[in-house]
Amino acid sequence: MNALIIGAAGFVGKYLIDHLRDDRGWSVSASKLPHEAIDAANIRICDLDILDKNAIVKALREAAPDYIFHLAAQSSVSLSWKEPGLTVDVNIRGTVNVLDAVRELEKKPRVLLIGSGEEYGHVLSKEIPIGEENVLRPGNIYAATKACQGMIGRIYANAYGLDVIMVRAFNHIGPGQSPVFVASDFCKQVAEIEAGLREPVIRVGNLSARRDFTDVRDVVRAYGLLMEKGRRGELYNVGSGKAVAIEEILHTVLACSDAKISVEADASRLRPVDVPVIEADTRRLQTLTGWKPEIDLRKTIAETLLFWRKNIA
Ligand code: A2R
Repeated sequence: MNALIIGAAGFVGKYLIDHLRDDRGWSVSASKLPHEAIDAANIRICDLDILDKNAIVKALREAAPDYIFHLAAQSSVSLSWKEPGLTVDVNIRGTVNVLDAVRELEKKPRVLLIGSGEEYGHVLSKEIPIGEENVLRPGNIYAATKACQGMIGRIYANAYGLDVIMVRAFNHIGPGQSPVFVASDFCKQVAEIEAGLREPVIRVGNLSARRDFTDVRDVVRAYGLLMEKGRRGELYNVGSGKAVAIEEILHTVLACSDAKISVEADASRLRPVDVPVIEADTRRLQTLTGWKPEIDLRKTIAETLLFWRKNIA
């Protein structure tokens, strides 16, 4: 199989490249923005800005993929408050550009659009675990653009017969993730404390919020399976199906270190809109593909901490 990963220089892209090339033996093309770098052997790499539709058409003709994994996004919630226009452009117009470029091809590849558990927004306790047909109440600009992306994907599947499938991925974590995300942030702080670069105090936001965390390597395995087995125009939650309190993440990180660290609340780490529990109903994905998360939270945290120890050193 020929796979093209659009937006492959980000956190998920690296793991998806490894999975498709090494575990599945597929031939992989990967696109990145000109200022980005991808460190991977035995794949084809090209520059692509998804705001340029003609460039996408050209890239698709060259790569001739069977499958397109569309990861490119403005994926930061906090940046989406500061740059709503950019977020709308990249996440909505960019996706429309990708789908329109696919429409121009004679041999049309299957497209996987990556949405987010954030789309569900303010979830009521009676709605947990959250199924795919749950009402969407996005609480930030990023989430709203991803909800719109999913709606447009479904419309293109129904109206134009494009082979589009959609996922809503819940929190994914692992080595290499940006420290704007909570687990990576805690690991980075601990690694800095161990290296003597900061006082032995870890600063935290809301610890009681419970979120559905999955190792990024399990997430990309789900993407591969959905590409093979997903139904056209259908949407799938990807998550562990088990919410864990941020406090448990914190204790797991602290348990991986011998350093004596105290915990301090930091108002700047509190998100403007917080939802107490987010937990995915993943039966649709599991029934169709048999997928289950395999990597234990402790292993993910230990490896993320190791990543930061190496990077800080
Ligand atoms: O914003 P940058 O410079 O980090 O670049 C991101 C890239 N990207 C674009 N690629 C092509 N054309 C654009 N106009 C454009 N704008 C941004 O997409 C980054 O390299 C990549 C997305 O990777 P991350 O931000 O690291 O997201 P991650 O964690 O890999 O998530 C993959 C997908 C995204 O659609 C998320 O919204 C979703 O999974 O959760």
